[in-house]
Amino acid sequence: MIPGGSVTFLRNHALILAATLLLMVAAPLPNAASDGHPIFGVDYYEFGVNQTIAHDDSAFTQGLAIHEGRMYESTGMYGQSELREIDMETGEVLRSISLNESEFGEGLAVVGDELIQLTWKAGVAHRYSIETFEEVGNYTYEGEGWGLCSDGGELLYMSNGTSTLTLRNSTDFTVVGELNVTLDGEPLDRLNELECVGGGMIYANVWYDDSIYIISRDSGAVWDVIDCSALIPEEAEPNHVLNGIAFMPGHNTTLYITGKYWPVMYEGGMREVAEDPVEWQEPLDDDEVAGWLIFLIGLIAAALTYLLWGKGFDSLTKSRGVHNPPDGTVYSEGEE
Ligand SMILES: [Ca+2]
Repeated sequence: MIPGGSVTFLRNHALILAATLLLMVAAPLPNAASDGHPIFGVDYYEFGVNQTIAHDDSAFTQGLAIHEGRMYESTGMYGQSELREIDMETGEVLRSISLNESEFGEGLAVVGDELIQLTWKAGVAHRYSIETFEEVGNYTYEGEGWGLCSDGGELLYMSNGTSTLTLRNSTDFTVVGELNVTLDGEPLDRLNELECVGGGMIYANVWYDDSIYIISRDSGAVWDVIDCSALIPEEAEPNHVLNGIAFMPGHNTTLYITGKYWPVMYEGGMREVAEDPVEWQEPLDDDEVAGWLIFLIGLIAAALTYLLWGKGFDSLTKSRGVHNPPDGTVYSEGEE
């Protein structure tokens, strides 16, 4: 006869098994080290197009930014450089102002209610009222100005064609630091248009490159790469490269991208590299993931309860000639 203690033994093991399974399900996926850096190196993705939007093919795109549902673009080339507002659904130019002929428009960022536009080698960063496009002041800088993005707070990140980004105070444009950008430990040169994104990342174009590089603002290391080579328009000349990244604030998975003189702009996002093209779908947000996780844990807990304490446990012990509780078992005080 199996003593009553065996039931306790089985029950304890069932508890351990259940707890282990719950911990396995609830534990964060082990895809990042404790400092947040990926364990397995750089991951490569492709760009899934959600919608294709027209883009003025006379625009030598150098900067793209979205603020409060409106899109702004900076265009380059001497004599053609402009600051524009773009209709995000039709690609139509809603308003624009021209830069001085000696200025070549470059990176563009929103700071408060102003737009800041760089001018490549002219060393001037124009400050415009976002409402009126009137210039309300300017900053000056040393060296070349390529890309620019704002973290939405105190910092601006600025590229100059090298692998080093300059950090600037967003209220007075003074240099407050720099960030050396690396890909697999090597400097990533020719950084161009930038987009600061939630989660402490910067999305960057690289001149003469068909990919978007996702850079940690903490370390400067590239974590992920989005291959956009499939999106280059057939008619694009070699220097009409991918350039222009804008995110919908609050929707970090929604990305707008275009290129220099491209007739199209794409809205979509990064996706796993697929053998067969599939439509890009917006990933689940944190709340949805948490909801599914709670549902899954509940399902497993319910199944285990049924299996081990209910009919399943009963039949398990009965199959061994044991009733649950065993026949004749008398629970007395002190029995554990
Ligand atoms: Ca941008």
